[in-house]
Amino acid sequence: MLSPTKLATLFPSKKLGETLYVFDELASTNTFALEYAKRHSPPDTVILADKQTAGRGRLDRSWFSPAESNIYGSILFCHDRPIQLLGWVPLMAGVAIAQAIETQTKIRIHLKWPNDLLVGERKVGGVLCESLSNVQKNNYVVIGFGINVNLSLSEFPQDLLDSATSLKIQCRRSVDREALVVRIITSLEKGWEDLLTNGHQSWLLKYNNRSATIGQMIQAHFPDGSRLMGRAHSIGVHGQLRIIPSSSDSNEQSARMRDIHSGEILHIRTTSPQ
Ligand code: BT5
Repeated sequence: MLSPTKLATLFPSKKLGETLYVFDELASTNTFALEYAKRHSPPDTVILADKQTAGRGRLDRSWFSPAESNIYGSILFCHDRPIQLLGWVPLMAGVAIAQAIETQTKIRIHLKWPNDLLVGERKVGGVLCESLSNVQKNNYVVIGFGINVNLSLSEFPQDLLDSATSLKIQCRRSVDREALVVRIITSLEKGWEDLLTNGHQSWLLKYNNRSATIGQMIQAHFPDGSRLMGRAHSIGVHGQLRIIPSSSDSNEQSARMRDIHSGEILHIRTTSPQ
């Protein structure tokens, strides 16, 4: 179980540390956060659960969320103005969480666009950002994060065995969940304030430095079922992924750049895995 007492002693940030809810079990911390915002219009709030029974990924996918080993959390940031930078929140969140994990574990974390947290090519965590506007004149951003911390290989379901990992598997030792979640929350709080105050430029640099996607051949999957192959070129001013489509002629550069604002991409391996 996550220890609320230990969490309280570890919190350097009074602001978020004071509005922290810790549950043994929730369906989904993001769903709870959205409902809580609608009902109570609260200030910035953190919701953590030891286990989720209906953890959500993007595009209606599910998030494997067993008890006693991982981190499942959502931060509700309240803001009172329309935010032009909304497209940058998922990228900032990926970078801020990666920094927190790296500081604690010394494991290098890369980001698959927009914000899958990878160790090598395996997924160690995911981020789900959602927003709500006009709740008693407030707007909310919810940043939900799920991190595989102390799961052993034998505890993963069959369908994740080839693609997922945990920090314990990578470090070959258990990782202190409470200390890590406090680092993550503190890093996200700083990141959010910095993004609102100073804009996205420094986050673009930090994001590029840990992108596993830029420069890769990828396949993008669109909601209407269509697909696009191409090379991931860069991140645009709104946080979108810019792709040079592979054209039928041999000169890739002649194809027009395409922008993806949301959706799924696959990295196409051009070298064998290590
Ligand atoms: C994500 O979605 O990666 C975002 C996951 C966010 C989960 C957190 S937990 C706290 C908060 N409350 C919630 O309800 N959600 C957030 P997506 O990119 O759609 O990835 C989902 C896919 O990742 C699934 O279809 C699986 O293939 C894979 N997956 C599911 N659970 C996993 C796990 N524990 N570790 C690694 N991969 C997983």
